[in-house]
Amino acid sequence: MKLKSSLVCAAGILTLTQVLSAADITGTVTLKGTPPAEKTIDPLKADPTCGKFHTENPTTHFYTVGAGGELADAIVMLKGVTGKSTGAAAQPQVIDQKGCLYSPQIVAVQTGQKILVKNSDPVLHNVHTTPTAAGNSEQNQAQMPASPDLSISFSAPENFLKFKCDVHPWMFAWVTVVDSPYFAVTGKDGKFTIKDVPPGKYTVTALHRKASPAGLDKQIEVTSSGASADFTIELK
Ligand SMILES: [Cu+2]
Repeated sequence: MKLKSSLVCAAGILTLTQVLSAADITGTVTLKGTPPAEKTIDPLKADPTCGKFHTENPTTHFYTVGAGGELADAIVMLKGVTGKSTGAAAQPQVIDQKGCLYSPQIVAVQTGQKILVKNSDPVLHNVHTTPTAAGNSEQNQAQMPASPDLSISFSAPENFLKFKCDVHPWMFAWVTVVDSPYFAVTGKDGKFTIKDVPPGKYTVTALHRKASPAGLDKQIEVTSSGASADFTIELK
């Protein structure tokens, strides 16, 4: 018994050491250049049911940029790190359908992580996923008002996997599926934090659906005090 408990204790210390030595990657994504103006979604405003949910003419949100170029909705991830998903145990990611729009429209999840799709509208939506990576399956499910959340997950990594609604042709969300927990989506301040990365050398990439769909790469080294990585995405 004594040997057993000291083994358990040693395993505990080992786990603790690994957690302590993992550190965060932080940084800011900035957009250089003036993005094109957003487009008004006229069919939404004109729709007899959905139009009522909007007092102003709704627009696309392809670029959410602060006064200093701070770029929201960029996905920053470790490149080439696969097979590290903890998605099965991760908190579900919620995507709502509200005002006949997906919210949020840019999402990142792990492989195997549950995506709960809600319908907060008093109208029928239809959640139609259109993956392209082998291993991810297309789904097409109607969702009545006040019906239970749909639970969807993907097993293969894929960038900007499109969700659409066949009832409302302007409704889209783009879900990036990552095979590790090492990613983050920038907020309105352009900042991101990738948490608890084991020390080592990595390529970090910043993807933005419109401005850098293929990703802008940066080489970094994570030490026990973490690492920083700032990205400037230039509009061509
Ligand atoms: Cu819809």
